[in-house]
Amino acid sequence: MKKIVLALVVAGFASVAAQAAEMDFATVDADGNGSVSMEEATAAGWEWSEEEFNAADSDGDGGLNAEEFAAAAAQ
Ligand SMILES: [Ca+2]
Ligand SMILES: [Ca+2]
Repeated sequence: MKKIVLALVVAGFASVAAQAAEMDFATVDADGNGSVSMEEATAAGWEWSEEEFNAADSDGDGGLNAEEFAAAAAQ
């Protein structure tokens, strides 16, 4: 069971990176405040776990700026 969960987590990371690579920051930032919230990313079809989002939010302000977004996309 543990192995299955781990495989899903790994697959999830790979698919997040693939999705992010195809996303444009300005498009995902629906309200245009310069920060992508988990809700905005989810609305754009980007499936985050809370852990993935928090890991990408390196300054911990609860949103991804363009730099954090690009870093997440490059993973
Ligand atoms: Ca926003
Ligand atoms: Ca941030």
